[in-house]
Parts: sequence; structure tokens; C-alpha cells
Amino acid sequence: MSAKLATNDLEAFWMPFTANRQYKRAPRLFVSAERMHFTTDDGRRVLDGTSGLWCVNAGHCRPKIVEAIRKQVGELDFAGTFQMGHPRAFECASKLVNIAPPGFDHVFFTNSGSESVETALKIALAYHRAKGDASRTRLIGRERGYHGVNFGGTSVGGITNNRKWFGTLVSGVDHLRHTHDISRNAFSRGEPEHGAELADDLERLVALHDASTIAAVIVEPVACSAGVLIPPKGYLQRLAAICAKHDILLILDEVITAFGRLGTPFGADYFGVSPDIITTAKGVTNGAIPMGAVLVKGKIHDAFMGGPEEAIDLFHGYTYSGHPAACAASIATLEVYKEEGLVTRASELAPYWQEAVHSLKDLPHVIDIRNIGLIGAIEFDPIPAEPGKRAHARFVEAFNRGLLVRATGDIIALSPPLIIEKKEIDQLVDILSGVLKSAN
Ligand code: PXG
Ligand code: PLP
Repeated sequence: MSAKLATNDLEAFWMPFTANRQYKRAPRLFVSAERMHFTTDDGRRVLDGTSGLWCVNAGHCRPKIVEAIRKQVGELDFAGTFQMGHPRAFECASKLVNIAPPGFDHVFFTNSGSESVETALKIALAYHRAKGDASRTRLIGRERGYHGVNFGGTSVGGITNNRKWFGTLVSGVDHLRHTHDISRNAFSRGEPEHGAELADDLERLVALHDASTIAAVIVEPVACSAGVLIPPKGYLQRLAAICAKHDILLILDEVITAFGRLGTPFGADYFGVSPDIITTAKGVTNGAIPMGAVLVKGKIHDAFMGGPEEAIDLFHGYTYSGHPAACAASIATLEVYKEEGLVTRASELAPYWQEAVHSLKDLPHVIDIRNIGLIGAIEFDPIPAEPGKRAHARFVEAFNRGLLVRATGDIIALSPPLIIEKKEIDQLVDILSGVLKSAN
């Protein structure tokens, strides 16, 4: 175990989405991990209640994945995929297509969720143009949506702090209303009863802009980053129907919901909606190597194949699209998911998980608890004029007591690895209950 780092050694790394000065005064460091637990630099075990950052679905340092990466890097460290190829990329894409919802038969590789979103938005625009419908240029996101941090994703995203610093962003973007309504849906179990009609907000934007100008709508099946906003019953189906009616592409951003988080392979499977494009990342490699993947239906892919055979069909790609190490990690990850039934395991655990998280209902300052699949969220009434402070204090206290949770605004989000056992769910809720009782 390494000795605790001196504080001044922390200076150079400008940490993402972090209060850097506060963090560096009292750093929290992990030095190793195995299955459900991290180990801190001072040797404490911390139960991972967040799958890292929603990515380590099969638990940490799974030998099969680690070995696949080691072997691949020793054999073929890098080979590009622009006018060249290597077998792992084709194998990985085929494997992804096999677990994807029906009709998703092509994969474009990226290195993150943010890049998957940029890729999907660009494919949507280029698809309409390739079909001779170049006036469809508008992109529609949703309030409180999170689609990563690049310009396109920031623009269609709907989290004010993520947007307001960065100028006018991409033009021609509009937003649907968000679906979070505690006044009607507090303490919902699974999908909330009220709010399917909020999907009709798309008709408002169609009336305003005209459908002939709109390329695509992008939403998360469950808006996780903004605090686990679960779609009301019937909402996504209604949104999909309105998109189809107006020939607007529907992009489901499944960076978190793909690979079993809801108890089905994809969120599209869970909600029974069939989008045109699906964005993924995170769980595609179990978090072990950065990777993202955009899945598209045949009609999207084929629209690009009409030109001369020697012409490049899509002018887009990353140096590391389909990186050998990432593909090897993903192939091994998909095998682990399959061998252990992990993409459906959350559906078996969901009832137990639901009871466990809702048992925290009567603790101080709790104004809502919600759950779906193996996701939970606890919302607190904010300290007046100090938004976010209440959840942050609980996040720090939970870490001190051996549990990693994620704080966003005044919400604590929970998303443990899909290998979690019932006794570990009990332990997680027990630690959290102690935290909620003790904190102000
Ligand atoms: N889309 C969605 C729906 C996401 O959840 C991204 C895109 C961007 O992915 P990358 O790989 O570029 O970060 C995400 C990422 C949190 C948290 O605690 C959520 C994300 C990332 C980091 C923290 O809620 N989601
Ligand atoms: N910037 C420069 C100067 C580059 O040469 C490249 C790639 O060749 C990029 C950015 C894009 O990098 P990546 O393909 O890793 O996204």
C-alpha cells in the first residue's frame, strides 16, 4: 500500500467536475479495487454503491477482462481503423449487435459517452442530408438532460451549470420540458404514475419550428446524472410515437442504461421503445478501458451507402475508434455479462432493492426516494441558499463510513455493480441510514 500522498503533490491534476480546492485540503484516494469494494490509500475498504461512475457493472478488476487487456496490448497495441482494420474491432461490433435490440445492426466506435453523443448527433444530421432532406437541422434535447460535455452534448443537455459558462453553444437546438414532478410523484416505486402527457411537449416544438426543420430528439431513458429522473409511465412510448409521426429520429442516450442497469440488456428493451440510434459507453468495457459505441439501425447506415463505392461514406471518426485494447476489454466484458447473467440480474434484485432504498423514507430531510432497476435516488430538501451542500455532506460522511455514493445537487444517486448480493444491499442501506440519521 502506498503512503498517503503529500497534499502539494495533488496540485497539478485539475480534476473534472470537482471542487478542487476543497478536495485537495481533504483528499479521498482509492488505490485498488476488487469486485464490490475499493481500498483507500489508508487501507480502508469502501463498498462501491455507484459502480465507479455508473460503469463497473460486473464489479472491479474481473480477471477475465484484465487478462484480455493484458494479452491484447502485448500482441497488438494499436492499429488504426481508418481504411485499415484489425480483427478485434469487427468481433466486438458483431458481439454488440448480438445483444442490441432488434434492428440495431451497425456499430460506430468512440472513446466515451460524450463522443458517442457527438457522433450520434452528426450521424442524425448527415442521415437527413444523405436522404435529400438537408433542411432537417434542428436538434431537440430535454431540460435536465445530460449528454456529456462536448459542444453538441452540452447544447442538447439541460443542466444549467453545465451550459451557462460556455457561450451560445451549438445553434438550432431546443429543449423539451423535463419530467421530474415530486408534487405528483414523490416516493414512486419504478415508473411514476403521472406525466406521460409531457411527451406532447414535442408537438409544441414541432408547431413552433415545423417538423421539416427537426433532425432528431435525444433523451436518456432514465436521466441519471441530473439526479435519477425516471420517465412517467407511457412517456417514452408517447415520445417515440410523436417522433415517428414526424419522421424525427429518436436517439436514446443509453450511456448509463445499456448493459443491464435496468434489468434488461438496454433501456430500449425495458421500456419497449425502438429508437433509431442508441449511444453507449461506460459498461461496454466494464469501465476498465475507455470506450463508447453508437448503435444504428440498418435504415440509418444504409442511407450512407448510396454514393460511389470508393467514396468515404461518413466523414467522422476518432484515432482510437475501435482501439484494440478497448475492443478486447469489451469482448471479455460481454462474455462475463453473459456467463453470469448480469444484463438481466437487476430484474431479479429490483424488488429487494426497491424495499431496501424505500426503507430510508422517514429519515431527516428526505423529500423523495425513487428507484428503477438497480438504480436508486434519495432527494433532500436543500439548505436555504446553499444548494447541494446537504447531499455533499452525506456523500463525504458515507465515504468516511465505508460507502461510495454519488451526490448531484441535493440528491444522492445509488447504482451498485450488478453482482451485488442481498447482504451487501442490506449493508449499503445500513451505512446510509446511519449517515442520514447523523448528518444535519
Ligand atoms: N450521456 C449520458 C446519458 C451520460 O450519463 C455521458 C453521456 C457522457 O459520457 P462520458 O463517458 O463522456 O462521461 C454520460 C456520462 C454522475 C456521472 O455521477 C454521470 C456521467 C459521467 C460522470 C458522472 O451522474 N454520465
Ligand atoms: N487535434 C489534432 C491536431 C489531431 O491531429 C487530431 C487527430 O489526428 C485530433 C485533434 C483528434 O484526435 P482524436 O482522433 O484522438 O479525437
